[in-house]
Amino acid sequence: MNPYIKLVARNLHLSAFRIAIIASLLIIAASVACASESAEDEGNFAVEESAGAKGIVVVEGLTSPRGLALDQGGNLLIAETGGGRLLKVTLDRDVLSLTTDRLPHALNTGPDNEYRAGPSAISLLNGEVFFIVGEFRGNQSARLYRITDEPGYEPVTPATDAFSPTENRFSNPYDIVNAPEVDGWIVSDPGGNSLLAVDLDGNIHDYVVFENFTVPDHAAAVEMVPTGIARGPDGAVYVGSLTGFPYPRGQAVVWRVEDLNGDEDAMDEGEVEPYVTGLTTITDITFGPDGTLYIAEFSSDTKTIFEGGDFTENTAANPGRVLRWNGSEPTVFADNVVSPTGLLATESTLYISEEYAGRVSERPIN
Ligand SMILES: [Ca+2]
Ligand SMILES: [Ca+2]
Ligand SMILES: [Ca+2]
Repeated sequence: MNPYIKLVARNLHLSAFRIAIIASLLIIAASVACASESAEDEGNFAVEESAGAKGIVVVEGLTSPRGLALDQGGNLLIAETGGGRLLKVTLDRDVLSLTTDRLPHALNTGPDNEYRAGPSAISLLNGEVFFIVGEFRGNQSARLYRITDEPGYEPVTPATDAFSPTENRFSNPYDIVNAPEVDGWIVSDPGGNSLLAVDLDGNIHDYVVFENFTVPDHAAAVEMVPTGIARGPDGAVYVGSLTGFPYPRGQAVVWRVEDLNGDEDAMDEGEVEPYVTGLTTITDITFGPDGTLYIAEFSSDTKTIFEGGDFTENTAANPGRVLRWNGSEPTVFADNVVSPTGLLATESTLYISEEYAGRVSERPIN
């Protein structure tokens, strides 16, 4: 994730406008997400014994690493969103860029727009590397791209219009999952509070539009802000919510999304259900090969981080954590993780992008 919060805030009027249009299509009862405990108790999950252990650095010195993937050779791919690169970390730990030219990225996010953002997520499909660019100035480059042979890159989706009624509207795409059920991909769009279906020809249509929700002691509605997306072991799609200002503790949810009636959207009854509740500012989720769900919470105090100042300092002072979920209660798998925004689990290892620390770290899974 990123300081796209500011972009989200700027788009508030847009979301409200959009929801007016979409309201008849879908109302997600966000009230189900309201937990019964008091706010002070929220998120006090059991902490695993090794949670405090320091991660092992895989790569450091990057500019905002985020999305992670493994290629067919087992190399780790990293979307360096602030650096405008897709990086490959070989098994020998050499770090290469997949393209000679930088990918679209722009000085467009964070306090006073002082932080760059661009490539956010990577997905491999049929041997090809696809990537999402979001948060790009003027959103003309907020698109899905593929890496070409040269090696270079080319867009898959058209230049989009965030104000379009329902078709071809990427606002601030963030994460992606392969989705044969829509003949392409499903993409999370925090700027539009939506999930979007993208087919192999690059046509985009709304898949889910999340409703705002309310919390006690805060007059304005809170946006859902869907972020990390992943395919579950049961075949359904799962997506975490960051939630918007004031980033209320315990109100973030991992949603389970499934198109039950086969009409290529998940806007029909029962198609979006809360799966894990009581969470806070989720930035990414991933499933391990054994079906365990890992959840990244951005910070212990996201509001303070976004109030301004230096992101690197703020995120280090208010670290996040990674939880794991086996079906009953979340437990804290890794504590003191700095602005985690990308997760990837293998049988033995959990990789974590610590975005504003500029590093990707790993921790053994036991
Ligand atoms: Ca992700
Ligand atoms: Ca449906
Ligand atoms: Ca439908």
